[in-house]
Amino acid sequence: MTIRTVSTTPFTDQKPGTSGLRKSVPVFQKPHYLENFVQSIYDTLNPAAGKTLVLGGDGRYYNRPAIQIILKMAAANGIARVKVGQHGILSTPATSCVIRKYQTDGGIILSASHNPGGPEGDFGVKFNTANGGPAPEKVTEAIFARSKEIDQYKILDAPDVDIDTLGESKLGDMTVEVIDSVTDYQALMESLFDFDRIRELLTSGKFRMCVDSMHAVTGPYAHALFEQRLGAPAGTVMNGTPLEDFGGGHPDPNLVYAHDLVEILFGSNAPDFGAASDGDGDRNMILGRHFFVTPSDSLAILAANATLVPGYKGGIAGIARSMPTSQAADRVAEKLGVACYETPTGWKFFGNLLDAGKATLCGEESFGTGSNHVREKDGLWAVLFWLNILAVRQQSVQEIVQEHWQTYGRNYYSRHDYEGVASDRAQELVDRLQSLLPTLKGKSYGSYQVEYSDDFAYEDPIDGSISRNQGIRIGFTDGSRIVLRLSGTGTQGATLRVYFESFEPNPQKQHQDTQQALGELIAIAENLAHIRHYTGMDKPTVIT
Ligand code: VG1
Ligand code: CO
Repeated sequence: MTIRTVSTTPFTDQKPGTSGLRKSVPVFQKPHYLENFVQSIYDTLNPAAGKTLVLGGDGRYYNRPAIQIILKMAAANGIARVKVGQHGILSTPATSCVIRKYQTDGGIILSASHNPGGPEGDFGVKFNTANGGPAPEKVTEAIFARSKEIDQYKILDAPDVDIDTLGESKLGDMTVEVIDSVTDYQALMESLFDFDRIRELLTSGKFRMCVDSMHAVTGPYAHALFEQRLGAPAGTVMNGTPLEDFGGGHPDPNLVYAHDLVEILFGSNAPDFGAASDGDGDRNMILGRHFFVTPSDSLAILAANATLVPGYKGGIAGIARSMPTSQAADRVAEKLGVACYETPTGWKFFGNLLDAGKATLCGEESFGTGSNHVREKDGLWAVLFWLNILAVRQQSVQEIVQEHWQTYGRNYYSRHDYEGVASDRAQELVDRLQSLLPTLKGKSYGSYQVEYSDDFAYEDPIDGSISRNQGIRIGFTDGSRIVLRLSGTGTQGATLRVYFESFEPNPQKQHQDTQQALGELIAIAENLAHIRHYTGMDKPTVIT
């Protein structure tokens, strides 16, 4: 077997976004495209020689060929060992778990998460560091810088590696270890949750649930956990076989894209509990019978009930949420007397807080919740957390949420996404709004008065690094907010995300329709940002 050094020229567009490098499959299939980016990762490992990495993906189209290329390049770069998920499958939280458990030097996750897959769909490559978390900005910037000057990569000329049989084999001098995708992750879940009690609930005959894996990576994990280990009847997990194109769907667990599950939970004879997860298994949507739990509320409720769960019975050190996530969690943190941190969008910003022991639970409004058990958000962890709470409290999902609102007040919350907007028009909208920001303070719009308006900047309390331009915030004197930002995960045009939040302490007024309760703020956003004009759309693509 010989190591081949291949001459290449840089691509200019390999800047990782909110969560790794995401492009369409045809872009990744261009000669040298994947190779350049992977070599840039290996070059920033400095040195790659002797390192151990974890490798796996969400099973989407191009997962298997990409794994072969990455393995052969790893061998050529002197990497000592790669732990690969069997069949190339590892969910994002399971990858984080394996990196941490075996103290490897990091890992590579092949996923474009909630973006559609297939030959014309999206693909993605994300590098995680030794703490198990997404590479922080200083690392992704180094990878990007390297990608702009790269002139060669190394690859081993060798036959494909068998990634379907568990066990070790050699690729040149490197050891390839094919690991079971589920075992380590399941063991971690068993160490955190009261499996006996959850099993009792699921086999009691009084509780029915439905888990939608959306033809994506969580299928094998959900079958193993809920049906095999916890005794739920076969069929509890739907769409549980990972498909390369996710069955043609959008593996995004929200009310629009997880419509199969939504129909069941809002239909007649609905089960008590429903959950869905995304392409790579780090997101979750939680439903009760005829009831939707917003992700922001979910974070707050997990925090308020954490001591009911064995893994968190000693209490939590703090909560961290992304800036656009509602302030429901802040109210819980205040009551518990723990800190609440507000970070930019993207899980990479939670890593330092978790490593420093400042936060135990983290969450994003985009259906992401997690804790210090790994360094990624974790969809099935959130489902187990809810099941553990339900098993202890013996109440319905709706009762638990409504009691929470009575105690803490309700943060009405919604996100409006405008997908596939022309990039220059989206940028014009943002530029114009940015120029207005200094003039807004003190102005009144209907019953709201602007208290502050800025472009969110974050100073990391651990390493002092500063991240600017993380989203436009317009805050009102009563605590309501409008937030606007452009997505960093899309691959076509721009996606504008507009977030709305208002607070309602009065239990009598906590049962309004969310869009109605936020109606005035929605109108103010249109008035200030001219969304219809710049997007050319008269309504959002997705409302969550
Ligand atoms: C979106 C979400 C963000 C999340 C990111 C990755 O980013 O808003 O909260 O961390 O996706 O999630 P953006 O830049 O498109 O708004 V995942 O599950 O796609 O890795
Ligand atoms: Co995801």
